[in-house]
Amino acid sequence: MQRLIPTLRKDQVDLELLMLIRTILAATKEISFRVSQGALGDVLGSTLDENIQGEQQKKLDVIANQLIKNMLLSDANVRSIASEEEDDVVAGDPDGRFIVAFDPLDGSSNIDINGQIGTIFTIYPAKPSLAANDPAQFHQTGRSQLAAGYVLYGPSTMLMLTTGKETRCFTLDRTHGGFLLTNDKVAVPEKTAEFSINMANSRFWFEPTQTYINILLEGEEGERNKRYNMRWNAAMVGDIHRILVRGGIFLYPSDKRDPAKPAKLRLLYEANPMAMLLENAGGAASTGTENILDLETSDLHQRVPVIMGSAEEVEFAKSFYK
Ligand code: AFP
Repeated sequence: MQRLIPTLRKDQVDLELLMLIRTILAATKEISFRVSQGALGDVLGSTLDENIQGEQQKKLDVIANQLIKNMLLSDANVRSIASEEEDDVVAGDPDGRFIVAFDPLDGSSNIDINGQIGTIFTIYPAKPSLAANDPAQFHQTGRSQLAAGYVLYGPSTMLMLTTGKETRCFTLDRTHGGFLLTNDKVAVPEKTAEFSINMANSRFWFEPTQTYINILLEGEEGERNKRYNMRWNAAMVGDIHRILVRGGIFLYPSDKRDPAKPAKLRLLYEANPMAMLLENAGGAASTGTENILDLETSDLHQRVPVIMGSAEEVEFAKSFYK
């Protein structure tokens, strides 16, 4: 089986970018080990601190963030770092060619129940004229991403990665500690009969979401003439992985719960990397009215409504958000 580095070399990925991807993955291998230790490794439970999102930090959020941040700061090609667990930009090497944003531990609410969790990352070119601690480094659209991926810590540890061409899937081989290529060209089925949304929020949804989801629930008696099933992992990395493997549609729409914060998911280190992986696998990613990848980030932790997955289903869903 082909290993990660020869695969990226065959794709003629820039050598320094390739080395940076390897740096990030070295940290995720350590996280994968710590996750597998569970209570034996004292990684379960929460700290007393809150992050900038107002969420109580889990021990593993802090451990994963520190591991990745330390690895990135040791790489002279990294100019700036943004993380879900860091309030502001972390300055790296002032001459670094790249900037990195990441969600160190997506699905934190699943940690203590041994559920699916993951690390989501994205790499952009640095803006040469800007300082390493300038948040405007990250004011770019998702189309500028040089590479995007996630590592899913589940029964096996899997990497989904794109460097601008195909989306590829790798599996961590624990015998020699390397990621091996297990799917050379991931292709999202165009159509689906499986949707993913937190139904508990349904009474707070705006009319377009209400209407669309009701049509799916009507199944074969409704406009779509087919019965839909539902899945919800409470970890975007798990839901998007399922969709990349067998199709589906994932929604986290805006809702009325908190007018100051109508959307939940973060554009920079959740929506953008997932949108790039999906689009390069033949899927689609929208806010309902705009392509996620066309949005320019204006704040490190800005939130966006998300509708992504099988292209034909996303097109149908968008027809309600006009
Ligand atoms: P955490 O990482 O804070 O658990 O949040 C996970 C997440 O950002 C995303 O991965 C899930 O899709 C979504 O939030 C789950 O939200 P609900 O708690 O509303 O189910």
